[in-house]
Amino acid sequence: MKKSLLLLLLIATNVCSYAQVAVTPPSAENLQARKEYQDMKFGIFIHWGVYSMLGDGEWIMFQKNISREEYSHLPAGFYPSKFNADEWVKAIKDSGAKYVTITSRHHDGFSMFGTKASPYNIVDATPFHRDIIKELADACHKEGVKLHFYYSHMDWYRPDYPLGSTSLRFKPHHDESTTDWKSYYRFMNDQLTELLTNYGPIGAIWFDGYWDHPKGFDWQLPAQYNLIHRLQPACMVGDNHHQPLKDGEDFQLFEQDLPGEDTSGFSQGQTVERKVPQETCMTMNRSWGYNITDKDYKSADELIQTLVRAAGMNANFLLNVGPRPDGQFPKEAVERLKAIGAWMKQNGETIYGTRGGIVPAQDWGVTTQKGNKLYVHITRLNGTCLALPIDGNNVKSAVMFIGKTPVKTVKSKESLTLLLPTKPTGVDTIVELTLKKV
Ligand code: FHN
Repeated sequence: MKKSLLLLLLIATNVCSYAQVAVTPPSAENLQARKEYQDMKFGIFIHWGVYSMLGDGEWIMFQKNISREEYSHLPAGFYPSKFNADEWVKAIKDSGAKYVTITSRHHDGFSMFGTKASPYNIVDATPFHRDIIKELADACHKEGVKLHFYYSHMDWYRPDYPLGSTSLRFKPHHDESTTDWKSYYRFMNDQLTELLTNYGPIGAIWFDGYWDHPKGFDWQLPAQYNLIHRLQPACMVGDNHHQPLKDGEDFQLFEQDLPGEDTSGFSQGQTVERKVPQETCMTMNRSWGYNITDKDYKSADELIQTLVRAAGMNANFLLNVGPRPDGQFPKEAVERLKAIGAWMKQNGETIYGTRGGIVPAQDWGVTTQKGNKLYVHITRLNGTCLALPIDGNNVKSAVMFIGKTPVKTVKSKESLTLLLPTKPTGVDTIVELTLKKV
C-alpha cells in the first residue's frame, strides 16, 4: 500500500513538472539590469536581413507570396560591401542612444548570425561569410553600447514551424505534414543558447511573432524564458505579443504607441504594468526593413518630442533604422540620428536616468524627474503661463534648464504657475524645478 502511494506521488510529480514549468523569479542582477535599462532611455532598433535587397520591407516574402524555394536564392546574392560595425556603433552612440536592438532572425527565417542550428545563415549561405552580429557585438562592447537581440518566434522558412495565421494564408513552402513543434522549439532554444553564449553580455531578447498562432497554442514560453535567464541572469526578456505582460517577462513592449495609447491597433490588449519597465518602438518612416521608396520620414523635431514624451511616460524609446542592402544606414536616418544626438548632448541630463515626473503627461508636454529635480518639458503651449498641479510651496527654485535664468512663479498649496519670459516655440522648452522634499 505504502509502495503504491509512493509510486503515485512520483508519477504525479513528474507529470506536473512536464506540464507546468514554473517561471524562475528574477535574480538580483536582473532587477538591477531593469533599472540600468530604464536609465538608458533611448535605443536604436535595426531591421536588417536579405529582404533589404528587395527594398520593400521585411514582410515582402509574405506580401508578394514568394515561395520558400525562390526566396532562399536571395542569400547567395547578399554581399553588404559597405557594412562596418564600428561606423554603425559610432552613429548610434552619437545619436545619444545607449543600446541597439538588432534582428538576429526575422520572420523570413534567415539568421543574420553564424549558427550551427541551420545552414540558412549569413556566414554559411551568403558570399559575405561574415558574422555581422559578432562584429556588431565586438563594436558595442568596445564602445559601451548595450546589445539586444530581436528574435522571431514565427518562421516562414522552416518546414517544422507549426503553420500559423500568416503561413496558412500564404503557403510559402510546406504543409501540416512536415510541421514538428518539438523540433522547431529545440531549434529556437539552440539558437538562443548560441546568441547568449557567443556574443558576450546581452541586454535583452526581444521576441516577436507570438501572435501568429491563435489563443490556446502553447509556445512553452516559461521554459524558454528560464533558459535565457539561466544562461544570462541579467538578460531581460521582452515579448511583442501585443497582450498583457506574461510571467517571466522583464519589460513590456509597445509597438508604434506610447504606453497606454492605442493609435496603432497593436496595443488594444495591453495594460501598462508598472512593476516592469516599458519600451515604445517606432519606425522613422513607415517601414521597419529598408524600403527604397518610403521617404515619409518623421522630422527630427517630431522624433525628439516622441523621445521626450516617452521619457515623461516612464518609457524607453526604441527608434528604428532599416539599413540598405549595402550595409549602410539611409542618409535620411543618418541626418535624424545626428540631430537627435545634438539635442541629447545639450539636454540629455533631463532624460537619462530620469523617471516619469510627478505631473503625468499633458497636452502641453511631460515632466521627468531625478531626485529633487523636476524637469518640465513644454512641447506645445499657447501663451506664457503654465499651471502645474503640484504643491507650489515645495518648490525651492525654478530656472530655464538652458542658461539657468530664473523663471517667475506664483505659488499655492495646490499649484505652481510658471510665468515664462516668452512663448515657447522650440522643440522642447525645459524648466528645471528644484523641490524641497521628494
Ligand atoms: O511583424 C513585425 C514587424 O515586421 C516588425 O518587426 C515589428 C517591430 O515591432 N513587429 C512585428 C509586428 O508586430
